[in-house]
Amino acid sequence: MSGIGAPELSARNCGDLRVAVIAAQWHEPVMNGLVDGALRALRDLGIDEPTVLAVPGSFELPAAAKAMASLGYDAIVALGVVIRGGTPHFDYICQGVTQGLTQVAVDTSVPVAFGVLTCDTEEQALDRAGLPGSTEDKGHQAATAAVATATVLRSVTTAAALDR
Ligand code: RBF
Repeated sequence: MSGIGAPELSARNCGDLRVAVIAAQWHEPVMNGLVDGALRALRDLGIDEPTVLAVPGSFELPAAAKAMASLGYDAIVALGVVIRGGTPHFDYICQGVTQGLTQVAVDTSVPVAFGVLTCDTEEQALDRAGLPGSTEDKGHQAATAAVATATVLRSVTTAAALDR
């Protein structure tokens, strides 16, 4: 999938948001880039102390996201890397994590950013990991999207409450 067309997102007055970054541990060099990118984005937005937690693999991201949403976090950044192998396992993990994270966001109304790379090769993943030489920074994009969505949701719920 092409990353062309990504918007320049911004968010203001978001330093008080409680943000959780959940990171799978497979493919460590790529994950290091994704986590660093997410934390850099949050720092730039004034969110200096997000909660960062590690789960074993991408398949575990939805359960952890659900738990953090239930604890009252305002935005969740789910990060993982799944690389296609020679068996159908790739498809099952990708399907599980995608549907699981979507379900958490829809069920809880807490934005869950999808920062999971699903790639054919490790080279493709490294190119998207925000590392020196990468062309894209998907951890940064995911964190910015989570916070931007949380601020939009906060503004509409505040406006709805004032209308009452
Ligand atoms: N987890 C990942 O985050 N990325 C992977 O590329 C990945 N590949 C896997 C391949 C196989 C064959 C298996 C069995 C697991 C893999 N996992 C991967 C781990 C998975 O997300 C999960 O942690 C485990 O299946 C335990 O529930």
